[in-house]
Amino acid sequence: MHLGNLILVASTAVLAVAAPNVEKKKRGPKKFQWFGVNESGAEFGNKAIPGQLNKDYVWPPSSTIDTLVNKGLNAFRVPIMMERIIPSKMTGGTNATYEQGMTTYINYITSKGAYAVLDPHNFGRYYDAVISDYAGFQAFWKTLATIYKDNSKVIFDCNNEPHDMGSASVPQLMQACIDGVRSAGATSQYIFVEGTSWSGAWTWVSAGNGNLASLTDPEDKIVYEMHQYLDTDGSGTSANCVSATIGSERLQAATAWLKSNGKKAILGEFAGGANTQCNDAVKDLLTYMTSNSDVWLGALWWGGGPWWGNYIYNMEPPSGTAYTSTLPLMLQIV
Ligand SMILES: *[C@@H]1O[C@H](CO)[C@@H](O)[C@H](O)[C@H]1NC(C)=O
Ligand SMILES: CC(=O)N[C@H]1CO[C@H](CO)[C@@H](O)[C@@H]1O
Repeated sequence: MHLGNLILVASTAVLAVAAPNVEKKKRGPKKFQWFGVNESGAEFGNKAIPGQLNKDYVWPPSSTIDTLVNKGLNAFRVPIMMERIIPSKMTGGTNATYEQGMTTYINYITSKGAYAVLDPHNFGRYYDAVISDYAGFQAFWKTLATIYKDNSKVIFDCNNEPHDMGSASVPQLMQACIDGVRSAGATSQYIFVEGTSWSGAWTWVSAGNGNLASLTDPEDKIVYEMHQYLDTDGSGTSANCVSATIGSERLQAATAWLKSNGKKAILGEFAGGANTQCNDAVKDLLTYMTSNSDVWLGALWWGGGPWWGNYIYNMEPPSGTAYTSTLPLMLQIV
């Protein structure tokens, strides 16, 4: 998503007391390879760099991972801030405090058998400047991937939602990420690549992301990550959905592109409000995706995390509106 006002949520940290978890049965998604949630917090406070832990940003609670894994979710996208993990310049070293929090959280997720999607949530920018130093970006990824090179349950998500930088530069950015990851010796992991125009599925082809088909990976583990919201402007800022079938409609052109190019994808962000029309739209979206599971490998809801408060898409247990109303419907489909 690209229109959120983080200041609103970041100031109201709430200590949630997790309900005792009585559910014992574990299962992964049946039709998808991955189904899960974005777990926000470590990218919050975008005016505060480096920022202070638990004031400007937070690592989400491990109890949420337990709860959601027990419900059958198996993938958690973890947005981080590039400037916090590698602060001086992209070719520089890591900040030990942020790295330690990140690694504790990432390792917790993967120790539960789930996948952790490491997502520099930077919109193709570093310190607000569009990244055009591809060698620097490759070095950034080599440093980051080195930390997790032996953990095959970590997925590297090159960069969140590039936009307004011209579609021509995005393949270079994504290829630099792939090359950086592999040069770290991280050879077992999937790599998620995103496209311009906020990686929107509905604009994937029209915005010019077709040029990403030529990306190469010696390990052949590239997955195209697209995002799709169901409100009028597709920005994920309204609790209303356009119609009960808007999801499948918005995915059609991208699905055709994936099939004709022999590529696989994940819907790395999606959401709809907690109301009847959106519930129907979310079911339609997931049903369409599972019936095209030759190209759609999974979906990740936006968003979870401890600081969302009464956010319209809040997936945080025990009382987030999406957790109570939308998740049970989705679990019947995936
Ligand atoms: C590292 O980041 C933390 C916040 O995560 C910050 O408090 C600290 O000042 C940073 N350290 C350096 C050396 O920049
Ligand atoms: C909330 C939203 O609309 N978009 C944002 C999603 O949240 C992350 C931070 O958690 C932002 O970076 C996105 O812009």
